[in-house]
Amino acid sequence: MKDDILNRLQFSLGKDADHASVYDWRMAVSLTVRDQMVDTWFNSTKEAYAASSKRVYYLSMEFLIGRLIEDMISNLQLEDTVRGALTDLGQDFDEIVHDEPDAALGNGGLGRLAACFMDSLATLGIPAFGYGIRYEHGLFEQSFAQGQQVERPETWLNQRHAWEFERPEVQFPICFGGHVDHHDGKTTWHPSEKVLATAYDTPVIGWKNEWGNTLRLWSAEPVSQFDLDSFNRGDYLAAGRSEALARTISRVLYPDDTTDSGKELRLKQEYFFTAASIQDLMRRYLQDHDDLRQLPEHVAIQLNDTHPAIAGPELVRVLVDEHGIDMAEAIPLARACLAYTNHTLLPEALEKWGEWLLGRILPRHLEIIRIIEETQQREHPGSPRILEHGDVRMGELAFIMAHKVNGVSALHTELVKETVFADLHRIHPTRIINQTNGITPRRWLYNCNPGLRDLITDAMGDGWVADLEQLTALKAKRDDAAFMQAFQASKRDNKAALSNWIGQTCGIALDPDAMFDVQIKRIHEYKRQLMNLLETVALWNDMRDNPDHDWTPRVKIFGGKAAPGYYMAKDIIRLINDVAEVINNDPATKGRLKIVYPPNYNVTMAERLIPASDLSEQISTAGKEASGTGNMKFALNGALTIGTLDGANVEIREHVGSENFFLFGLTAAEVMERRQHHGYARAAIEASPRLQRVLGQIAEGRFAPHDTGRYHGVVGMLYDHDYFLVTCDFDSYFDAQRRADNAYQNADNWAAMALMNTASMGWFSSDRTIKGYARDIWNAHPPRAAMDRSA
Ligand code: OX2
Repeated sequence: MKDDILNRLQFSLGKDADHASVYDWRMAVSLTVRDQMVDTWFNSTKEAYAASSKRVYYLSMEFLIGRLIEDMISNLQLEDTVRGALTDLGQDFDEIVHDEPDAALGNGGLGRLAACFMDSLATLGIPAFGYGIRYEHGLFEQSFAQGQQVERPETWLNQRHAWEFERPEVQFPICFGGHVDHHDGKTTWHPSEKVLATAYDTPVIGWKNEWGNTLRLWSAEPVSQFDLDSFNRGDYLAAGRSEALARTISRVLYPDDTTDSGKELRLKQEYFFTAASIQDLMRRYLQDHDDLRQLPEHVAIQLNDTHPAIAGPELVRVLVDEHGIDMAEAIPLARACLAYTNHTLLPEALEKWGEWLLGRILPRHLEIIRIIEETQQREHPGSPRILEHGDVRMGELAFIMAHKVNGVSALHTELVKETVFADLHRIHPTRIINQTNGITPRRWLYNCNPGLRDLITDAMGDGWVADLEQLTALKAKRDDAAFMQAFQASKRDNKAALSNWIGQTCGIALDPDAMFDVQIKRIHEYKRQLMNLLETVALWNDMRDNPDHDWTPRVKIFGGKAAPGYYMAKDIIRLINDVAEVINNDPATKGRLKIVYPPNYNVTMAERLIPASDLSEQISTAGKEASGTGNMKFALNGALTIGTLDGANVEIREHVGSENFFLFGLTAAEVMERRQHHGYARAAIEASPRLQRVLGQIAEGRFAPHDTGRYHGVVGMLYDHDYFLVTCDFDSYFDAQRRADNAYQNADNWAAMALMNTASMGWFSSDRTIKGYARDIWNAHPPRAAMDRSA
């Protein structure tokens, strides 16, 4: 390992050990580790070809992979080797790990789920490709100026990405615009614009280096670097213009996770990566098959939300226009390959494209969508329409072109059946199924929490890493005093380490014995960070009123970004920071209450915060959070949840036991019912003196003394259109928090509850989720297992 690293340093980085920077060392280590994956990767490809396996193609606009170095090293079981080699070379392993930029090619849960799924597909040995976009700039970097969010472009590709292989030979033309010709029964699309999609491959190696798949990200390039005519005419700027235009397609990730912006560039991004992926998988299929009617036996395409829903019409177009298959046959054939995952019920997140816009950019696809629509209406008269009020509705398109549609938690799937797709569900009653989300235990316990990982492994071996339900054996350790002491100590160590980091980065001193109460996720009204903050102010009031009470010391930690155009979310960020400023400087609550909001929350920060948390805030308005996956990460790492009956919280509570979960709030049915009552928010505020007082303080400028009107908008919203029922759930939430306070006072009992959480979370491994998709949707199998069976 030492020699390999030094070789890489010398021959790939052109540096000698005496002059190498941390970056040079990191690249040398990464390239060395990458070398060791290549055999497994090649062999897996060969095996999949030899077995003529069905392949899974996971199409996702986002892959929120974060840093990869630790995943790669641990999946290859090289931790000790690399650490030892670096120590011998006089280098610091941790410094090198922390030098890797966090690849933020996603907004939040949807993109992180895709990354966890890639890890599980490889661990399970299922042949798969992840297909997405190689954004030059991932999610913006966040900082705070006087408490307000400031966005700056993210630049992960300023340095070479250590893990990818550029594939200049894997390149496909992607066309836009123009018109369509129908001649003698033959259809020709004459596009007006063309760019190239170039592949960049990152190997994804599963646990213990048994199997490797590929994450293939597409980058947009101009068809020719220069328009030679313009160049020769001396118009050098014009000569580069089409180049710049082409590259904008993969330039930047759209930073809104739920608001549909309806932007032309976004539609182009969606078609760009979808069309490239379809061409790539067709090429692969046609290498050793000639009958396109067998396509569904070899190809499973999973659409991660509606972003790649144009895959339906695109696959039909390729089958009909390029391979001469009848339209009537092509539509069911495409459907047999396609499946669609719904991740949200929020109306503003359901994608719609103006018919006019879609027809201008993808004229042939609009024709095909009309044919799909007619076919659906003929076969199922009265079916909900794809084309309505001048819009193309991508949810309906995805549903109609998929053989399976899945929700991401039990509750969410039932709501999908009852609400957004109620009419389509009546027509296709077996199409909607549930696949509750999961998280990869490799990143979200093994790598991010070495203390707990070692404790578990010492107790029961490392079988749990690829078979997480083995953790149930930990339940027996509840009465093992030495184990429980070590369990508590590992949490305490994580909290001390986090306190150090927060001291350094935010300049705020924390007491590691206080309860660390954490809410980290995108800032959105439905996730109700505002309710958490109002409860914090109410607690502060109570602490000041009753200074002699035996208060449980609390640290409230917030993390998350707001979409740049989401003004209410940005006001909430500012309010959190303003409140923090006042409370953190109040001598009356010193040592009892602190608020910290480290800027630029990302995957790497989550890996730091989650293992150091005691209380996990999962407090969305019931019926709004499709699943949540952060909730799973916390519980697995021994935090207790305070939460509503929303998304996967419901199933988490069933698994960990209601006695180990702080439940509060209205149910989804009660939420819908309450909204029917006129003036429900005012009524709730009037019934709660505690809430009234807090809102009064905010409204009169207690937290913005030089700009007392700053939060009139926020408070006014709560009085007049509190759509997410912050006011109605406030008292119940406050009570649940006090139950948590009391429970925390008994450290042994708290630890026992925390252990029950860790021990009960095995079912939430994304390995279980992927097995469900493979069985119920894809009918895909690991070729290795098939060979083992026949041997
Ligand atoms: C998210 C959902 O909001 C979240 O509840 C879920 O856990 C995650 O997807 C993964 O399924 N954008 N992000 C989501 O949905 C959309 C759209």
